[in-house]
Amino acid sequence: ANAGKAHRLSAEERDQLLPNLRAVGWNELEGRDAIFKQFHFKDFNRAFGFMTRVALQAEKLDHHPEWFNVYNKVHITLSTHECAGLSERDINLASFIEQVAASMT
Ligand code: H2B
Repeated sequence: ANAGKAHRLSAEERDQLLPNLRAVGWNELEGRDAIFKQFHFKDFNRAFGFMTRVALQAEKLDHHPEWFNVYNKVHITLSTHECAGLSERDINLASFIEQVAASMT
């Protein structure tokens, strides 16, 4: 799934790729090259259903979220260990996560 080595996104790539994600609530962390978003669902069932679908895709992509769940809240951080920062893999996973979240609300 992860053909090739991950590289940290360049300033130009960020300018191109991040605005769409920023518009739907993803933000760059301070002090760490990663993106973060908080999701709120109607209840735990929706939150865990969301996490289940994201988990299966993450396994397929061999790219996994750092996340935290309490009841209906899911906080997600995406970053790439291999390049110690934000890569295209994070952008792709964030896009998939958005599609799943849109179908859960
Ligand atoms: N997930 C994330 N978010 N970043 C990585 O760099 C990463 C991963 N690396 N999942 C993968 C697994 C790596 O550890 C395995 C060995 O392919």
